[in-house]
Amino acid sequence: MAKIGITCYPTVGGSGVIATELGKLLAEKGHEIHFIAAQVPFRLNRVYPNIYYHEVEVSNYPVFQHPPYDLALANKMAEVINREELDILHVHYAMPHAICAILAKQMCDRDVKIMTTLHGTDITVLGIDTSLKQMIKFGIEQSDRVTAVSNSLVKQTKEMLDTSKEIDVVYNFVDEREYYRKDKGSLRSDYCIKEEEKVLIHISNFRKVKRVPDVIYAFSLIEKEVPSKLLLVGDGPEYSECRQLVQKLDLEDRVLFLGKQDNVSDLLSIADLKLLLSEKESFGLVLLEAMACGVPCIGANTGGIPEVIDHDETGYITELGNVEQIAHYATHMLKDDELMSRMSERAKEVVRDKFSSETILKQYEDIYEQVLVRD
Ligand code: GMT
Repeated sequence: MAKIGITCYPTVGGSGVIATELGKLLAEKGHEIHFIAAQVPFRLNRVYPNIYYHEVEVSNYPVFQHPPYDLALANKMAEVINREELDILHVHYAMPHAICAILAKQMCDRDVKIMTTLHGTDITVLGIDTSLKQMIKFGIEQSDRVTAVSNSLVKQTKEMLDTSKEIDVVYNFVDEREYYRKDKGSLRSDYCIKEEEKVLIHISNFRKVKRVPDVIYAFSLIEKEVPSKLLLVGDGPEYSECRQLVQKLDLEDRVLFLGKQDNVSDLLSIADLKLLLSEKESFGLVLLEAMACGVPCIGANTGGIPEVIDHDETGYITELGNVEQIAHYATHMLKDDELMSRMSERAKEVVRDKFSSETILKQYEDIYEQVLVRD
């Protein structure tokens, strides 16, 4: 069994979710897990006997114009590596975590192995930024092992950073104990969804890259053909603009803004179709969560989305921004109950066969083993 440090962003997004769920699964298998982060990761919501949490404390000494979080993180990493005798430090998100890990390794007395998992925005957004590009490339090239969450992200990383570093693909996974289709009893009627109405759902952090207005425009066409409601789950910078658009399109009684929600699997359990129309998406963990709950998905033909949705099998892949095409596929499916239930079953099967937590955990454990025996 290994002693593994994990660093991730504790509050936001899929990268933190994957890092935390991975830590929990590894701990269940008997590994000793040490989270090193600015806050307790939000999915670490109870006591786990072999999981430890080490908080990064940042000095706010008045001379510092900006509190030096990255250096404090590197310092904490070095301290934990030495004291807890870590074998591996697995960081999620290159910037700044991979760079801090390399620095920590240089500061401490142990030959700890650094593994970096790329999640997307660290490459597709920050990698474009010339002030960070060299630093991200350095973090990746100096890591002992690098993984990315889709083939598309590997390709993009290599092209953008001009690196020949070997990068393995390890797809994301869901915790099947949480994500399955539940009997949600009165939830549909609690939201005043009528018996005959279909439920479409979109879940995101409402950043521009998620193109939530496309979801709303597509829905405005769909609801003309199929009695339906749209659940918009999440919050973020584009939230108000989306509310205004819904008002402008006179859809206020058909679109429900639910804000941030913790129990997303409950909402997915009353949904018939999930939409993710982002212009950048290295994987789209929310698609997998939906599929695990038997919800077919429509996704844009961008990034890793086509690696998650099988066109015509578990949903549809559409051209970015082509709302007519999105509406066409959605109405075609929603009008055909047999097709819907076939796609729903297939979605659950694909999650079981390709993205199960057992399969993905094994891939990470194999990589840990390889990196430890390499010397
Ligand atoms: O999508 C976001 O805005 C959050 C971001 C993150 O860093 O958590 O998500 C990225 O990592 C997820 C987990 O691997 C992926 O499922 C998302 O596709 C990826 N987001 C983007 O590439 C935009």
